[in-house]
Amino acid sequence: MRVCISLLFAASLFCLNAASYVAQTFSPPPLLFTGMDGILISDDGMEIPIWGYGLTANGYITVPGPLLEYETGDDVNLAFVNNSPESHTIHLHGLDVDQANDGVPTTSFIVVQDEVGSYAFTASEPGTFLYHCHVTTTLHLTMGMYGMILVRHPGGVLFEGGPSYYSDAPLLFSDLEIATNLAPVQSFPFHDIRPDYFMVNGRSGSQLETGSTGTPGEPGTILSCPNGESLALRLGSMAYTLTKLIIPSELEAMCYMSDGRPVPTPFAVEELDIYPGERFTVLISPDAEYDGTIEVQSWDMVNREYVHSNFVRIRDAALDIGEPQIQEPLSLSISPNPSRDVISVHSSDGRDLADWTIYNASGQMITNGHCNSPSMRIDISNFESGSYILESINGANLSRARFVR
Ligand SMILES: [Cu+2]
Repeated sequence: MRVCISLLFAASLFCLNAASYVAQTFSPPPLLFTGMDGILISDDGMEIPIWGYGLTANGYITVPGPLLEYETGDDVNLAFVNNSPESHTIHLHGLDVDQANDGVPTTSFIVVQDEVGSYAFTASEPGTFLYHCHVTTTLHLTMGMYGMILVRHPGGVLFEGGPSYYSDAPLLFSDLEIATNLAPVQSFPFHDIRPDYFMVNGRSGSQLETGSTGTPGEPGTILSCPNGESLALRLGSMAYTLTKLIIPSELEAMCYMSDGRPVPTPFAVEELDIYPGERFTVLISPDAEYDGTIEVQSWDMVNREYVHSNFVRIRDAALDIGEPQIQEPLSLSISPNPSRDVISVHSSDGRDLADWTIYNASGQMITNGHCNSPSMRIDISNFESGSYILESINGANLSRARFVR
């Protein structure tokens, strides 16, 4: 299962020494990296230490980790580079994988510092799944080592014979106890952790509309859908609390799948309890001019008390005006823009572009690389038409620019 880390690095790093470079696109992601020195910026501006997964070799990690997307029947080889000081795994929560590839240390394998693991499985069932580290599980989970896996069925349906829908809206609920993240020392029983920070897709409070967690590519978590279409809410919990969704009746929510399988009889739902590790797939159909929120309540599991609410905004796509807001100053120039084939990227302040990533308008990573120069060229001829965000991270400096193909 393990191979020498340097071989995979050589094959995977998009290192740029010259100004010309042809980007590759790939899906599914061939490599996940891990890091233990990440920062999550809380809703009130606090820097919370996190561990997690990421897509770049420089240890840039996010909470939750990257969304892993597959199609029913895909043969997946998920490689995992551990360039952090502790051992980790990827447990494929809910997927039908064999024991050797399940990421539970005692029955599968563990990936120690500077080694590479590879998880082979077939995405045999469509649905909503999760992944997380299974080493010293309570501690590594609360530090942020988890993410969501979507297995889409071909043909735009949830599953064979299931309903069709317009697009996916992944919502991963999680929480953490700030004091633990500030001083991570040891594992503890599940019931000993008392979360005091609650997230949807790594965001809390006003961040759900504005972004600003330090996680790039997504301006916020506002779900929109054209009138007459359905959105598939991909719901999963990595929280230590009970998550209770309050869904407005106008959204006509119908639950079609639970824990990665179709339910025998789909049912209408206005209140949905999601316990840690559970997943549901729920279709909603907002009417014309609809503009409202789904309330995401967190309840303490020990004393069954309500503790916190976040709100996810849902609206008719016709109400969306213009492009999403970009928070950071634009210190990158891209030309020509729009372009059909090759773009030239230049950092206006003369800094090396360093680690760069291109996201599509939904915040999904399209490609990434590293550039030791303030300028580069990227071939975008195989990108789909649309709007993209190019982001470069050089040390503490993050800059972004939008371009259109
Ligand atoms: Cu871990």
